[in-house]
Amino acid sequence: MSEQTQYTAIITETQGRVATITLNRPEALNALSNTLIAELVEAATAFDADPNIGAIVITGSERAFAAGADIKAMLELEYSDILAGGLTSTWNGFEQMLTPTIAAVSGFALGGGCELAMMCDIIIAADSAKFGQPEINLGVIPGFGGTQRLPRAIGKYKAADMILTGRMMGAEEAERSGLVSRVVPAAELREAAQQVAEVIASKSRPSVQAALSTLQAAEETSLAEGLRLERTAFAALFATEDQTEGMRAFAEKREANFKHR
Ligand code: DAK
Repeated sequence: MSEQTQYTAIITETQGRVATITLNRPEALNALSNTLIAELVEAATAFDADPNIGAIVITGSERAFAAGADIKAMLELEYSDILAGGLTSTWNGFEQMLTPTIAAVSGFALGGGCELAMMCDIIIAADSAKFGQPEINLGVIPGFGGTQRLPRAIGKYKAADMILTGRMMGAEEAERSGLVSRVVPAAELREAAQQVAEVIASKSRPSVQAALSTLQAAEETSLAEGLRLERTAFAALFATEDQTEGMRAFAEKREANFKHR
């Protein structure tokens, strides 16, 4: 395990081909300050560019994944301040990564915290996890994608219930509703996330990237367009060494030895 220390609001570590980013503002339940967001996006995009990293786990503390954007920092902001931040998402770099991200959620994932989890490709929840979009209680609405990703994940009626009432959803309801991939006992969360990340990181990088980009397209395009993209991506993988190796290994009844090319 190697830990890097150049950040103040996150901790980054790598173990083999898996990187972990831990949100680290315990005094504010990991509220997403501008510094935390900037560090998170910088660290994640650097890992994404590193061919030795095959999956990224994003996690918080036992008590909170993240309790949302930093309300105290937003208190004095006006309309013009938000506009000055630009209407292009701060998260653009993060959202366009082709290294799979796994949110390992324990405790509160509220507001921007729930939205961050939904920007990830897989969500593993501790049985203690609580998801919510409580912005309505503050006189605003979700602003990091919640009004768009939540209905895609759990459907219009559940999403409207969450966003209009601001109520929290426990891990069991979240799994039943399709918001999380798996629920595990809280004590096993880190290990479970690491294991899923290791499995993904052991696969051929080009096929993981092709799977992810076509999955991302499924959220945005028509079925016909998505199927065209899938066929093109499928055919392109036959230009990789790993496709030959993967199929040859199957025929020879042995483990594939992927070279990620
Ligand atoms: N921001 C700042 N500090 C927070 C915080 C937050 N979101 N959440 C908790 N804290 C702080 C508390 O103020 C408290 O600090 P001290 O008073 O000790 O100094 C400490 O963390 C512990 O919290 P509590 O004492 O409240 O702990 P409890 O167990 O009693 O309650 C709670 C836990 C999670 C239920 C409660 O803290 C809570 O309701 N927190 C707020 C949850 C929330 O409303 N989240 C949504 C935030 S709004 C944008 C796009 C999007 C956004 C912003 C901008 N742009 C495009 C510009 C996103 C907005 C949001 O996420």
